Amino acid sequence: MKISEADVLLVIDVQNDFCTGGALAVPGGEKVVPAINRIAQKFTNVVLTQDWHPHDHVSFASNHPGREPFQTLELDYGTQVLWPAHCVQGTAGAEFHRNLDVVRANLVVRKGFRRGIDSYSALFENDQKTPTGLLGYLRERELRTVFVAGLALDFCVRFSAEDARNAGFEVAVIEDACRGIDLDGSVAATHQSFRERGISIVGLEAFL
Ligand code: VGL
Ligand code: ZN
Repeated sequence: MKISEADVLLVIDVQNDFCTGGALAVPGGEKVVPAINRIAQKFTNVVLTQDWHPHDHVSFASNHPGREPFQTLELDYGTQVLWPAHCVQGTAGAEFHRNLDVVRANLVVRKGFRRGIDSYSALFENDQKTPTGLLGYLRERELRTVFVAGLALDFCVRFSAEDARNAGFEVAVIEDACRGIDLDGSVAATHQSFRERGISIVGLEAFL
């Protein structure tokens, strides 16, 4: 595949807390790192996201006495999964994986920093209204195709891909450069959603 100036690689949440030993470890999370580093070499435009929560964040089960991780809670913006506390601002768990090639990035978007609202997507917070600013960046830079990789396939990768597609971008998810959490069939639901929305799935070999 020939990567152009209008293509961007969007690397979602490759942070210690989503890797083995982390607070919200995605099985095999760190395995995406070498793949992403190789692919990133081909792109001029690389954007990283960083999940970046205050310690009292609404998505943490520990902030809801009597609730356990992976239960859900109805909030004014919809159903919220309660997660183990993760990616707390300024902690080691919130840092990018040490082997991730961050030098390639020309933008880092932090998300989930408002206490009362979670943000899976790199474009809009979970109320589907509050912008992160990334959409404006993509438009102003005249980027057209968004390649998405990272963690977790069925949460932040999924919502980022969907929002980019809804905003009119061509979107391709590089599946071998993603890993999923898989909560109640969420990986299957992700594949279904990608099919319905015309989000394509591409393999790593297309870039090598
Ligand atoms: C994520 C759950 C909570 C993700 C972030 O990066 O997919 N999932 N916060
Ligand atoms: Zn989070």
